[in-house]
Amino acid sequence: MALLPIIETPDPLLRQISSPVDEVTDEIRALIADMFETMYAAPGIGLAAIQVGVPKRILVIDLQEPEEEGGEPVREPLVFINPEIVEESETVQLYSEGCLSIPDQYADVERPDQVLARWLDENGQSHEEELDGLLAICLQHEMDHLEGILFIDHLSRLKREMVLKKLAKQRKERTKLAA
Ligand code: K1U
Ligand code: ZN
Repeated sequence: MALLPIIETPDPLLRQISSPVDEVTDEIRALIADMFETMYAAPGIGLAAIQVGVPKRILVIDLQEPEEEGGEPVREPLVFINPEIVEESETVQLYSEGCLSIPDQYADVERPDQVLARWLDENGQSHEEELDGLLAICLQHEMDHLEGILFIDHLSRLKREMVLKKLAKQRKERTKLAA
């Protein structure tokens, strides 16, 4: 397994549309293992292949929610290959989203709160399930990456510029500290 570098905005690769996976091979499974290692190390709760420079329709998600208050997070790794949203609710939920490609910046994004999704798993098995809560949010965020969309694209121009300004400031401070 390997830790992969995560691409950050404004890298144009993040705007690329990812291609479907034709066959779930051992090479794809090795990439998925590397994506999980990279996501857990970041740490994050999701990762799209394009964020590690691979324009394929592959996502990994693990919400790592504690089993009980104060307990150790229980790992529940989920793999989504060629995911599709079949139906979405008209009702929406607001969640303060982050993105490993826009480090340490968070902003409220509104998305449908329930989705009927279809996807393949790492064994090429097909699934169709209704998802809600944080899993629905995270899946929609990661599926946006497959279309070259970032969560900041859902914000007003003013809010987006504020996030990008804060990111630039943070990068400047980190460069200064490293010098
Ligand atoms: O970059 C990504 O796509 C991953 C992103 C996923 C996401 C977060 C919040 C809402 C929607 C999608 C992240 O994981 S950002 C980091 C984060 O949220 C987190 C990190 C550690 C513990 C818990 C959350
Ligand atoms: Zn993201």
